[in-house]
Amino acid sequence: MPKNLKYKLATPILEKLDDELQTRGIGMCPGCGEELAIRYALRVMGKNTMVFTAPGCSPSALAAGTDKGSTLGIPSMGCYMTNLPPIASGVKRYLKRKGQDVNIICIAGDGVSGDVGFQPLSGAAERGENIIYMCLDNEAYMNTGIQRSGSTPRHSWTTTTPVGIAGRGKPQLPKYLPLLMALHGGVSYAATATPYYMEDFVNKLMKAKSVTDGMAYLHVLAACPTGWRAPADSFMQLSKLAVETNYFPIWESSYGQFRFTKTPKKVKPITAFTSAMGRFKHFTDEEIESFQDMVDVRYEQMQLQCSRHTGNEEKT
Ligand SMILES: Cc1ncc(C[n+]2csc(CCOP(=O)(O)OP(=O)(O)O)c2C)c(N)n1
Ligand code: SF4
Repeated sequence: MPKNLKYKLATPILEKLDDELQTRGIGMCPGCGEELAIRYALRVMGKNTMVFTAPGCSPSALAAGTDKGSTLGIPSMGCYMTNLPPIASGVKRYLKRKGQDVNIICIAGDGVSGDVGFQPLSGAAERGENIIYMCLDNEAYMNTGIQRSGSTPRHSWTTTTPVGIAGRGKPQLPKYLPLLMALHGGVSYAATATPYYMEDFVNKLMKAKSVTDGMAYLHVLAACPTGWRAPADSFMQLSKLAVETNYFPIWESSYGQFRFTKTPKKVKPITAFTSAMGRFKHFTDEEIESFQDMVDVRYEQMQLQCSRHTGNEEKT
């Protein structure tokens, strides 16, 4: 085997997975990051699970199906953008009262989680509703045509933040939703992840599943080749570069104790990430500098949170 090729045994991951729960073909774009995240999340949750979702790309893999029914082998329900956590919480409470211990997982995009449906999510988090909530962050409202969301990064092109004479992409700084969620008192476990670091992602799903006394919130960077204007086979590479440039820090918080679970050995400049996508191709040197500044500030915020618990993260 060539020296520069590293491989890892898949056993530590596979032994934690239940059977494949997707039953038919799904309606997502080729190379979609959401699809892989959903597939593995459900295999960790297992058959004793109910899925709740809201409008966006994820229902294409969950509730809507491509023929006459659901694509799933477990119960699922499509909610509105504005009532996903309350519905899921109500079902969890009802089942608990009946003595049934069922995993309840909500799966939705950043537009639902951080913008349109943020108030009910924040309310459920503050009350400590015992549900698992997984936000698939593709950094825009993709399903309706790549509109900007609160999570879209500064200067990024979207169809509502065009690049031309009048505009230079999104002018505002983004909302950092995973930290906002982790700081809710009723969130017992919060974590960020990408499917590139699958073992880390699977371990975090296991921890989320084991929470019995509050909300478990997972924030997954779901690379979107279509909306990010990148080749269909690039999502793994983009997920890796997002971590290697500190664009998407990988951490977890257990009852308010933060720690990084992955940190790059050598941090790459942000251009390694931005130059791989059409949504940033208009960047001037000044815009790159301003983008790098946004990344540095966010990383420093997380360093501050994690500073009491450093030393046991894995170098990537
Ligand atoms: C209250 C409300 N506003 C707008 C819509 C239209 N709508 C359907 S899907 C969607 C985009 C959802 O974006 P996001 O949550 O980021 O998920 P993604 O499509 O990116 O996976 C919108 C705006 C809606 N269904 N309900
Ligand atoms: S638009 Fe993006 S997130 Fe939606 S299905 Fe296509 S690749 Fe996936």
